[in-house]
Parts: sequence; structure tokens; C-alpha cells
Amino acid sequence: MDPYYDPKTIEPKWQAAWEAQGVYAAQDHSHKPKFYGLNFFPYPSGEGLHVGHCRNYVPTDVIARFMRMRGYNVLHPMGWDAFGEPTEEAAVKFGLQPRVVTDRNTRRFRHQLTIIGNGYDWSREIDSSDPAYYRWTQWFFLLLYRRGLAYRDTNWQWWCPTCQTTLSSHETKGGECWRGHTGITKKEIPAWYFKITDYADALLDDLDTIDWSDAVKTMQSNWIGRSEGAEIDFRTETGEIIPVFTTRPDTVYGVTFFVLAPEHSLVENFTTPAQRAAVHAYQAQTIARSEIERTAENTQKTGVFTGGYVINPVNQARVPVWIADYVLPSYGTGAVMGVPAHDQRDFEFAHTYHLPVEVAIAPSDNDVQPLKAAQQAEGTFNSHPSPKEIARVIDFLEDEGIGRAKVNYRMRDWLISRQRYWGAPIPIIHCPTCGEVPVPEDQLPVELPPMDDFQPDDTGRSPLARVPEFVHTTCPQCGGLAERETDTMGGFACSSWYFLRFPNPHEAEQPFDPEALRYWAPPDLYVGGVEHAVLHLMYARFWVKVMYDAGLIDFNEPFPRLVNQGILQGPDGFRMSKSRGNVITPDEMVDKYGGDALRIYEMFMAPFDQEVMWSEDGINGSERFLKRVWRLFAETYAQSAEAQEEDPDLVRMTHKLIQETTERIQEMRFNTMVSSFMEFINALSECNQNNRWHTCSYHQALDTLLLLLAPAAPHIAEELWHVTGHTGSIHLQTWPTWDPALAQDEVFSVAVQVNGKTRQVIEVSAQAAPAEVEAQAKAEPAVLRAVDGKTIARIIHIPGKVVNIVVK
Ligand code: ANZ
Ligand code: ZN
Repeated sequence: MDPYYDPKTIEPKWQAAWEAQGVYAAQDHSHKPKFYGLNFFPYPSGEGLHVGHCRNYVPTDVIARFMRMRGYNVLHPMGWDAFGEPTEEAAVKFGLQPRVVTDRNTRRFRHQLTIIGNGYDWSREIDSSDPAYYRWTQWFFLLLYRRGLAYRDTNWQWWCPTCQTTLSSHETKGGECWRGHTGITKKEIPAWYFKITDYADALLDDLDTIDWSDAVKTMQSNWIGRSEGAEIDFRTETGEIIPVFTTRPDTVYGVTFFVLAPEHSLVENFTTPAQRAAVHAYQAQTIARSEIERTAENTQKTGVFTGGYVINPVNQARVPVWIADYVLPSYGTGAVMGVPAHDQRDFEFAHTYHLPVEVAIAPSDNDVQPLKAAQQAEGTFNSHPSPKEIARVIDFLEDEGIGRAKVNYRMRDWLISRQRYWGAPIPIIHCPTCGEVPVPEDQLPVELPPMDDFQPDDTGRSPLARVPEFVHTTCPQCGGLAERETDTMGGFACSSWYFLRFPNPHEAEQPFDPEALRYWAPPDLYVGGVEHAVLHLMYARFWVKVMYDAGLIDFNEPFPRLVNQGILQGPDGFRMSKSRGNVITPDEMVDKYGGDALRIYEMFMAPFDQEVMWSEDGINGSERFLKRVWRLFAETYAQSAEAQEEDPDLVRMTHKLIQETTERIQEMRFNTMVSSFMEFINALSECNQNNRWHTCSYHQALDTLLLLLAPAAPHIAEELWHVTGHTGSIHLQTWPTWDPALAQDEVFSVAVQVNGKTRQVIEVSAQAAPAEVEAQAKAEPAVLRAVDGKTIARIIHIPGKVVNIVVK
């Protein structure tokens, strides 16, 4: 056996052999129990993977390998979330087709995932930009359409002038698009939406049924933003109804003004000629402000009086109508009853414009702070209303026919249209006679036409609108001339169902084979970063619920168990990213230390879910550990093969290691798993130095160590497995089992004597130091009584047998 550990030759050799032998292929039609372990499928960016991404991919791979050795039929696949703007831009930059760029990037990703030793079933690789895949993304679009969950509407949209496409409100933040471009504005254009709001309650309630972190659940629940309250019907002076949404209907007697969102369609009706110019100027200035700016807590509240009035239905008070941008057009009814005595924003607004403050109910600690002065001036003190009282107020409103209970959600419908080339075309045809007509299923996919210049423009239409052969078609219903929809779908559509494709990636007749899904789906473990906490994870849950309601699948949550890995910071303490320039690639680390050393370090650096900083010392240590493993085998494996004698101490340690490794993988405590390997290697090295390795127990310990090490360090384990004369891939061997009795620390019965007379028999651990045993012996009550009043001259200790206390 080669005395030196050489990952550079070992690792590529085994990677090729595993692939050729299909070691990681999942078995269709198996009677074994299954394990489906999945990572969020990556966007194949031009930058490739860095070692931070490995903190997500390596542990999942360890679990997949472990489960395979535990007798499970394992599905551990990989694919590409390949549509999207960065690829399209890279294509423009290099003068290439997005298809070419995508293929180049996915090759790089596949290579990187291979050199870190991950075992995927590559025969199931999927690519969301492949027509064979997006055909079914389009099919699901039509499923949603037929179920009334996809619709086209013309609205003010966020528009990024740099990306030249619309953005959903969650893709904007602080006036920037999600890719960091400033200067985003709004454009009024028709676009497609998915009606995710129909599923708001289900998405909220079912969070209780899934095993996710509280942090992610909270983010989802805030995003849904369920709010209970009432709608109260105010009236215009000419008698039309104009409802408001309020969570505090009990404060309706305190209304002193009324506010419409500047975008509200009724603003014109209230505006008097004298106020028109001011109102229009204010409306124009509102357009450019984001919801975040408008609703931020510490900003000055602004607005303009329209000149008009509404009537408060409970006391017929005439209330002035204002517009103000802190009222959002898309929430509730876009109108607010202003109650400055009980609402902070209303208070600030009233304060600025010298509007009256009227206390409707008594203050409490729950009420907003700056109001205290105003309320005390009024001098009314009752108790704060309980929800029960709010319910009574709602009953009253209902009886009077002026209001009703109402639940509102922060969540908006999902804007799916993108005016870009590199996405799945929306499969709809616009016919002058028939209107919107879905593309018949047998005409799917609607394929992207080849385009030389696919750069977006500022027309608000996708580049596909410039391809006449694509646009002009005939209506499937009436046969007349018609036009294709030219928007494509945002990538979150593609990633909302991909996990259902891996069990049957080559299925041509349907999106998935229900039989295969019944066995494989849903994934047993989903691993990814918290950055997906809302968008992807919410959208995928929505699609799965729709499929469930359509009777296509028999589960209604896509990811029963989700875990999030911790962030990896660069050596400078900042999150690893290309723009910071602190990226470390797996390629350079594998080149220097080997894939196994990188894997061991990724696990050892910190608990799986904790944020941690990269350190090259750490990976150095991991490499040293693997060298020690290698040396032990080179120096002692063959020599210990003939030994007959047993070493109970080593047998115990080996069983204990099996137990610890098993439990720690199951609990995803990979860092402590690695430390138990290290301790074990220390112990074996000690045996080696003390010449205690001529035992069959030692030999057995080495064989077992290889099996336990296989998921974490698959190459070295495989190489040593073969070098030591075993056959078949180590990754297809059975995981060792332990005997709990043997794994226990060994216990001896020790007789405690005083002057040679046995007073007590005690149990002591075989690992306990002599001084500990003697202390335990002296503390026994029977011994204390016998010794009482005398002095101890000496102690005769025969380890494992007798402690004789000699007294005078
Ligand atoms: C009167 C009132 C009195 C209110 C009071 C609160 C406290 P959440 O919890 O977010 O649902 N509101 C309603 N529609 C709005 C819109 N389009 N833009 C901005 N604010 C809006 O909050 C609901 C409360 O936010 C509603 O209850 C309303 O103010 C305001 F002591 O009505 B409230
Ligand atoms: Zn038609």
C-alpha cells in the first residue's frame, strides 16, 4: 500500500468509476423504503459555486449516502433553474445564445459538484429551460388558468428600466430592484397574475403541519399577513357607499378625517376645482415612491385635502376627505377612516395638518405613546376594548347594515409576467373574436423562437413581440387570425414543481407519473438557504395545493421537512460574494487539499445551521486528519490481519463510534460526528504506539471506521476499502450496527474493604481514574462508619477488584 495519501489520483478515479457503475442511481419500482433528499436546485450562474454553497450540498450528500447504506432506495438528484435574466445578459455580453451560455454554466456546476465528491443520480438531471421540461410548466399554467387562478390585468407595475421588465413587489426593496438597480419606476401595463390570494388561509394554516424552522414560518406568516377586522360603509354626500377596512371598528366614533390612497379611482369625484392642482401634483409625486418608503414609521406624513366630504355612518358626522400616500391603494379598500386618537399614523397626520383629535375609547398601554397627552386632555378613561367587544361592535354594524366582519391579507396575487426572452412563453393566444384562448395541450410546448437580438426594449413588451412568425398564429377556437401572448413566465413558475419531475424526469406524456410520485414524493428532506424563505417556498406550496385540489397528487405540502444551512462568511468576515471579492471556489480548495478534506472541513467548521467564517487553517487540519487515517492503514492494517486476540476496550470504543456517528448524522450534527472520528483516530494511534494493535479488535475497528467515514469522505473510504481487499463499492455496503450493551462504558464491581474486611461492593466505570474510584469508595456510608474516628494509613488498590482502606 502506498504510504502517502494522494487525493489527486484517488478522487478523479473514483468519481469516474461511480458514474460508470451507476452507484448513485435511484431504483424505479423498488420494494425498499425510499429516501428522497433534495437541495434547492441552483440557478447556473456564470460565477459557479463557491465553498459557501458547499455547506448546503455536502451535508445533504452525507445524509443521502448514509440512508443508502441504511438500506433505503435513495433519490438524490440535481437540476438547473436555468431560465432567467443574468444568463440572458451574459449571452448579450458575450454575443452568444442563452442556450449556449446555460449549457456552459451547467457543465461548470456539474464539474464542481463532482469534484467535491457528491453522488447524484445524473441520469435524472433536469433543466428548466429545456422544452421537454417547460412544456409542463406551460401545462401547469393552463391548469391554473382553467381553475380560475391565472388572469390578465392591467395595473401599475414596478418597472426596472435597467432590466427592462416588470417586477413583483417582493422583487423591489428601498427603490431598488432585486438585482440592485436603482431608479425603478412604475408603468401601467397588462400582465399575468396567479391568484395565490385564494390560498392565503390554507398557506397560513398548513404551516402548522410542516417541520420547518420557526424563523421561516414566521416570515411566511408575515408575508401572508392575515388581519381581522371590519369593513365600515362610509357614504358620499350623494349617497354612494365607500367602505373602509379597519382593525378597530370600536374607534369609529373617533373619526375626524377620511383618507384615500392617491391612486384611488374615486379621488376625482371628491376633488373640488380649487383643490384640483394640488391633488394632481400630489398624485404625480406618489407614483415614484415605493410601498416601503410610504409606510415607513418615522417619515413625515404628507397629504392633500380634496375639498370633498364623507358621512360617518354611526353619527352622521361630515368628515373631510384627504389623500395621503401612507394609505396604499392595494390594501383593504384603499381608503382609511382617520382616528388620530387611537392610531399613530393618523395622529401624526392630524398633528401636521391641524385636524381635530377625538377620543372614542379610553387609552391603555396598548395604545400608541404620543397620544397620551391628547387623551389625557380629553380626560376619558375606560378599559381597553377586548376582542369580544370588537366582535360586539361588528354585530352592531351588521345589525345596522353599515358594516361587516372582514379578513384582509397583506399578500398580493403573484405577478408572473416578464417582458423578457429567456423564460417559458405563456401559452395563451389572443383572438379578436374569442378573446383569450389557451393553447391546446397537444400544441405544447410553445417553444421559444431563435432570436439573434433578444435584448429587451422599453416598449413594455417582450422581445418575442418582434418575431412575427412567433406572434402571428391562428385561433384554436375559431381558426381566425390571432396573436400569441409574448410575455414569458418568471423563473419561480419553473421552480414551483421541479421536485415532482425528478422521480420521472423523462416522462413524455404527462408532467409526472402518479405511480412514481406515490412512491417518491414528497421529498423527505429539503435543504437550502433562508433567502428562499418566502418567494420560492411560498409559490411551490401554492402550486402543490392547487395540484392537490385538482386531484393530481395526494399530498398538499411540497416539503414536509426543511432545514436551512448557516451562512458562510469569507475570510474577511463578510458573506461570501463575487461583488465583495471574497469568494473561495471549491476548485482551488480541491486542487490544494482534495475533495474529502474540503468536505470534512465544511462539516467540522461549525454546527450545520450556524454562521461561520472560512479559515484555511481549518481545511489544513482536515487534510491532516485524513493523512493520519491513511497512515494508520498503511502501517497497521495488514499486520493486524492475522491477530486472534480480542481487546474489549477497542470493541467498546468501536460500538460507541457506530452509535455516535449514526445518531449525529440523523440529528445533522456533522461537526460532532467529525470530532468523534478524530478522537477515535487518536485512540487508534495510541494503540499503535503502545503496540496494542496485534488484536482482531483493532483490525475490526479499522474496517468499521471505513464504513462510518464513507458518507463524509467518500473517496478515501472507497480507496482504502479496495486497498484492504474488499470488493464492491463501499457506498453500497450495509451500515454497521452497534450493540448498546457493548457501546456502554464497561463497569466493574469493586469490593471496598476496611482493614481487609469487606464493607461494601461498588460499581465503577472501567474508564474511571484510580483516584476517582478511591474517592467513591471512601464516600460510601458503610465505609464512613467503619473509618469513623480513625486515621487512614494507606489504601491498597487492586484495579477492577478491591480497594482496601487500612486505618489506625
Ligand atoms: C382605523 C383605526 C383606528 C385603525 C385605530 C387602526 C387603529 P393591519 O393590521 O395592517 O391590517 N389601513 C387600512 N387600509 C389601509 C391602507 N390601504 N393603507 C394604509 N393603511 C390602511 O392594519 C389595518 C389598519 O391599517 C386599519 O385599521 C387602518 O387603520 C389602516 F385605532 O382603521 B385602522
Ligand atoms: Zn377565435
